[in-house]
Amino acid sequence: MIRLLVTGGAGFIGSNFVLSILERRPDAEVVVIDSLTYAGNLENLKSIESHPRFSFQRIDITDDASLRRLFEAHDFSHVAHFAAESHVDRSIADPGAFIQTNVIGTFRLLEAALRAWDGRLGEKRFLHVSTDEVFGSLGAEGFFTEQSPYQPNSPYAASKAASDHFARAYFHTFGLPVITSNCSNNYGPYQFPEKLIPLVIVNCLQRKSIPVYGDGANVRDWLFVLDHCLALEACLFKGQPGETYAIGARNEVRNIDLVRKLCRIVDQLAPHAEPCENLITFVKDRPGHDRRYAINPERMETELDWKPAYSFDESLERTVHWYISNADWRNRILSGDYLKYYERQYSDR
Ligand code: NAD
Ligand code: TDX
Repeated sequence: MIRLLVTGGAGFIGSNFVLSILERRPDAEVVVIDSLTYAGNLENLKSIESHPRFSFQRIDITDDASLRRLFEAHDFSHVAHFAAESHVDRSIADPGAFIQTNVIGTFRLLEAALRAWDGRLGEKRFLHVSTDEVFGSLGAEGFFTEQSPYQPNSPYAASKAASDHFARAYFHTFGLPVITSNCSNNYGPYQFPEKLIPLVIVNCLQRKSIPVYGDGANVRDWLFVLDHCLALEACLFKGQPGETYAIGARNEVRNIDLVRKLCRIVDQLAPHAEPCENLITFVKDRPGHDRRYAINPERMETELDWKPAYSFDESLERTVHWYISNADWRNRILSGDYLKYYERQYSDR
């Protein structure tokens, strides 16, 4: 039996991962912990709330005593660590929470695992989920690989870079079996509408202006979230402790081209008299805005036998369709009502 702890499982990628693992691995028991920040939404896990192999606890990963009790109560075999502050713009406005969760929280989790797994490290695995933003910005040429130097440019990227360094140090110094993944930009269902793709879709549906930073020529390498989940499953169960894996779909797109494409999809799926493109507004650039991200995922392909299974055009359309069909989810996020779900769901438990 696999006894898996997932941190940040009420967020975008974490919830997709939990849904995917429960379906794909009948031998896995999953405990999700999440502090339910603005980005954590238990409605993302509603379809499995009564699943016999799933449970949830509201725990902050910076809370050492709670982590200690958690690891004493469950003999976890695997940890998949997603919990983080994840939005670059928020890290520019207020970096403090990023240091707390991404750096100190990751440190506390590494400590808790090391303490609980003392003497039995061989059979355990700790997957640290990170980002390609730790490598900084590329020019017109080249790709990020596992060998790329760390050059974080935003407070978010700096905090993730620091957490990667602690994860690495816990492997090298203490032998904690840590595997680190560095993935490119994800998109798909359940993504909080502060990130580019859901923000564009929601603004199109609400007929609000679509803010494109700077000249719109920044490039991101987009990966469908379910492909990321399959890649993480491969890292967790087949990856080498102490190694890092760069994950991406060789799918570079300029922001403005992506925004226009999304506008066309919304025009088709939810037609309106005026085309969505008319909503596009170029706005002041993000400070320190990285120009281009692009991953060379050769190691994932050759060593872990992973490659993306989903096509970009189909998955983008599927994502737009999901946001259109899940108006309740969308509206509860926009009104802030989703934050009350925990109280409604757990008040009598
Ligand atoms: P998200 O913001 O949607 O979710 C983060 C989750 O962590 C939320 O549920 C939140 O409540 C929880 N959380 C935050 N602080 C916590 C704390 N102190 N204790 C417990 N839980 C806490 O983020 P996401 O997009 O799903 O990203 C998940 C992970 O993947 C992050 O580590 C991020 O750096 C990484 N990543 C994201 C992307 C992307 O494109 N979104 C790409 C590569 C890597
Ligand atoms: O309103 C916007 N207008 C705009 O032009 C927003 C929110 C973004 N952008 C641009 C900035 C980026 O070039 O779109 C691009 C994507 O922006 P985000 O969705 O904020 O993502 P990014 O900054 O690239 O970081 C993301 O990918 C790596 C995630 O937020 C991180 O959590 C992940 O680690």
